[in-house]
Amino acid sequence: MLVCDRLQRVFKIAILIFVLCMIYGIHGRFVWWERCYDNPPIGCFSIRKPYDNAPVLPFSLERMNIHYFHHFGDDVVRFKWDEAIETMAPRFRPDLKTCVIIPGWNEKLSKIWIPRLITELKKKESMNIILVDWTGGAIVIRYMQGISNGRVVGAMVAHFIQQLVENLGANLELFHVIGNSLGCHICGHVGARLPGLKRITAMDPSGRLYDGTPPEVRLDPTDAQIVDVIHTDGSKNIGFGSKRIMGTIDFFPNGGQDQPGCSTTVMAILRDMIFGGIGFNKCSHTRATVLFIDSINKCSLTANKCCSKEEAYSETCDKCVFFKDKCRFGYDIDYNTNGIFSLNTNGAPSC
Ligand SMILES: [Ca+2]
Repeated sequence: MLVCDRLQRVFKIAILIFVLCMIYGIHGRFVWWERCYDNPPIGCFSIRKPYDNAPVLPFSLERMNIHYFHHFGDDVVRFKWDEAIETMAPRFRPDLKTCVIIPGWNEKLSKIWIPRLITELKKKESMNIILVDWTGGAIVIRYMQGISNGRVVGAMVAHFIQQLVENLGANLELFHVIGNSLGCHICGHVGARLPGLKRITAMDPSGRLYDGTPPEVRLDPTDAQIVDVIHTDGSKNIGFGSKRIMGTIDFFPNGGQDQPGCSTTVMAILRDMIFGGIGFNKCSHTRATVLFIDSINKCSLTANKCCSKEEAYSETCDKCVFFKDKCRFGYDIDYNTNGIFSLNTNGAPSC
């Protein structure tokens, strides 16, 4: 009897799984472990290994509603992903540098660092600036959903840039993709699909659910010719960033963990939780944006090369006897440098 009952139960579960697979897989759109996108043909996104760090399916493109802003001088235009080439054709300058900005999880486009970065880039030189609006996929309660959506956003941005190359004469050597927090890993997905991409700047890449994952899941040094990473909130317990080496150049300002002027007391965290909502205690995490933006036109900061990441964490790189190399920090880094670097800065502003 017992064996019969068990067999019956197994049979019922098998039927249930079959019915679920039929429901989700009937149009070949997606099954429970992956979602596929045909238009544009960016492929399928599985939540099985190694992508089981965020085991939720990404949203549809309709729901994410990806748009782009193109800034050039005083001209700014917003367009949907499927209007990219017709909108960009009369405006895009393929002979100039193009900076692509990718915000992170739960970041609205009004977040203070975004307009500041655009303003400073415009001041620096004449260039195309493209801001990726993925708020339909980014403003979600579940961090895992943001990670999953971010992979699709990376593929979409890569597709967009590829269209610019094929139709408007863009050159990957002139592309600089800049991300913040989870947006840094989206930059990684962009670069992984665009061999030859010149540069990625990652402003405190997220560590949670990314630390310990293989390179295809996260930002890594092979995602662009130059991958410069600014670590400002790598503390293990309450940090939003990561201490992991992810770039060709990894900067650890002030040890890469707790930043000057950012309080880590329980009271400060509680205050930020009450007044800052889910963005609590992000002072050190957002410091990477302040440092990078300040480096564009205002601060000239120099970093010391470290022999190991442990030296960078403990800010003892000046004791390194073999490597006395120095490197400019931020926007104007030396493109021929690589390694681990440490620097000390003021609070905000950083100089
Ligand atoms: Ca990668």
